[in-house]
Amino acid sequence: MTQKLPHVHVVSTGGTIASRPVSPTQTTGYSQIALTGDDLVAGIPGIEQQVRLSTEQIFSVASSALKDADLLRLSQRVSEVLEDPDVEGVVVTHGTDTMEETAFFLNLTVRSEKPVILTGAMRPSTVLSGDGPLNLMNAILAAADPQSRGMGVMVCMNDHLLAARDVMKTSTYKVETFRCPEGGCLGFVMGGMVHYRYAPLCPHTAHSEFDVRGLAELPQVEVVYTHIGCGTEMLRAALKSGCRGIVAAGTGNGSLPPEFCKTYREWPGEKPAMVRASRVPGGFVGDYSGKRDAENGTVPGCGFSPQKSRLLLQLALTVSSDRDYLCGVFSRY
Ligand code: DAS
Repeated sequence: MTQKLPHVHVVSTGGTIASRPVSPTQTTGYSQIALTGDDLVAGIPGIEQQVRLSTEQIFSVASSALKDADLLRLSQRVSEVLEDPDVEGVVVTHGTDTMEETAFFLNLTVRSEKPVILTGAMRPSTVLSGDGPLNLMNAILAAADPQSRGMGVMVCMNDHLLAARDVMKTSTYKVETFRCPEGGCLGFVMGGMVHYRYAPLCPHTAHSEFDVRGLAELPQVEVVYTHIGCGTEMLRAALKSGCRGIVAAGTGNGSLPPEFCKTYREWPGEKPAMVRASRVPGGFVGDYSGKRDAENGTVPGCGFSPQKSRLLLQLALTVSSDRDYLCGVFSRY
């Protein structure tokens, strides 16, 4: 009896992998999102001998255009697809610019042990050395592989399998742009074989406490960047905006200018929660004085980037705005 091939569902959202430049040497400046999920899988010779594929086009956008409502819709759709016992895993094709955010959001919200793998391309698929077709093939093979179950959401780019929690785009042009500065490269795909070396420990997917099924919107959370000479205008604008949370992108160990802390501390009335993250791409943000965050009412960001802190805070605020709860979420996830 012949063995049934694993079924992987490909959800396409747009991005460079789906663009069609005017010439084989145009690696920048293309804008058209022209290729569908069907076109992308048709570009992988022989894949149908290894995997049964189905596709759907949920969005056709550059990833910088995605909104919170799109994240919710994507997460709900991926969870729904994975409920089908015939589906082994899902691949999401996505622009690279915000891939780490979508991957992290899905990692915190998709209720399944089955693999969810995001992939994309730094170069359009039809230019010289386009990286899209191999990235997509590797992502599909990883999503079809039983070893990928329970590994959480991953990004598969440039042969690496990177944990959604830690992955970060680190270069605007290199094909090896996705990295995990503090660990999180779980494995790799080589010669069509999937190899894992590490597994994530922090809660994700089926073990996450966040439930977005039936949720129509996320709490508004703003990011305020700090720097030498930083005033309090942007912070005040955020405080007045009616948002439920603010992520301060601090310096070093999430350090914030004194005036900034004072403005937040003394802001009259009910104020949004504030997470203290860092502009630095690696490391950990903790309160080593043991009292600074308690005095200011801030939550230490524990090493998440400002953009990932924003998503985690949004999800945490769907449960509670209690500061102790928020501190616990940031240290656990
Ligand atoms: N910079 C593009 C990409 O690498 C566009 C995007 O993120 O959609 O996919």
